[in-house]
Amino acid sequence: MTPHDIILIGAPVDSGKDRKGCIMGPDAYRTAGLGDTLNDLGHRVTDLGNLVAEDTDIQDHDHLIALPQTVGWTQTLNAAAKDAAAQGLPIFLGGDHSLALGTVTGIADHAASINKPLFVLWLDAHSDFHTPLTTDSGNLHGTPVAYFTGHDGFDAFPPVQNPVPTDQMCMIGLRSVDPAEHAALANTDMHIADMRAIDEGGIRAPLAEFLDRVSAADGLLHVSLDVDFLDPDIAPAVGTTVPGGATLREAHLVMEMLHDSGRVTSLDLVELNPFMDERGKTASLMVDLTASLMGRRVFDRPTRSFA
Ligand code: Z70
Ligand code: MN
Ligand code: MN
Ligand code: MN
Repeated sequence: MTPHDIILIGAPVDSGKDRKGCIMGPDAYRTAGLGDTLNDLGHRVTDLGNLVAEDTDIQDHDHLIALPQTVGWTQTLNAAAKDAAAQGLPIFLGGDHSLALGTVTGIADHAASINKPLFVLWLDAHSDFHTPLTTDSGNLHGTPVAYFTGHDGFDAFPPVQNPVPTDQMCMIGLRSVDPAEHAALANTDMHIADMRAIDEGGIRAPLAEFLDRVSAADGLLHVSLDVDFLDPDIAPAVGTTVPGGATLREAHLVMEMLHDSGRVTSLDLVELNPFMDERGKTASLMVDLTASLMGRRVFDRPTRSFA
């Protein structure tokens, strides 16, 4: 297995929605042993600790929740992601999904600087494709994909220098999409495998097709893993549970395929709310999934037959 220089970056972003608790995410991952686990797999691991959001002079907004704080995080994380991507494989320890406003745009700036296309895999129950103009909830964690793909309505945020083309994005696990997001997605060539597609055809095919395209383009691949991609029975530590998510085996298979592709260059771990967890089981599962992504396996394939 190729050892990587892994850079852990704590991003205790809690401004992207009403319900508090994601602020504890980075320390829960550390408590669950993320650094040692990756180190034991043979990687070199550096933990940069937790970042603090820049101050901004933006005014509070009457509908958008914590707009100034989220803009500050976007600036901070954009710069941190750009820096870290030039030095290793950053893993952003969230924090809610609004952190991807900064991480993905920063990674996209890095990709542009080395003339490589950036692909993004979005593992989530939600499409997070609202804009500040369409969100009913005012929760900015529902908006990052619209922002980094270059949609309008983000005037309070830094202009996106290198929007990610939607045909370089794949979403897997969707089962909660609002009408405005649905309408906006219909105008894109985003690759989407919702839960029905997974039930009918399995999770392997859409991911394999996407990874082939990443390889053919010699692209970088950013993975954004929302805890609610997983079924709430195995991953209860999220603010709003959405039934019918990915199983333990589906999630590990995705991670193992990602590892085998050799393509993943950055990762977000988002929406863990340790306050909602049961004896740390969600934090531990997220660490195990990250280990699969970074090379943990039971056997090298092909698996010996015991028949
Ligand atoms: C809904 C909204 C959301 C979680 C993203 C939900 C957004 N579309 N929720 N991740 N947990 O409020 O915009
Ligand atoms: Mn590897
Ligand atoms: Mn999300
Ligand atoms: Mn979600």
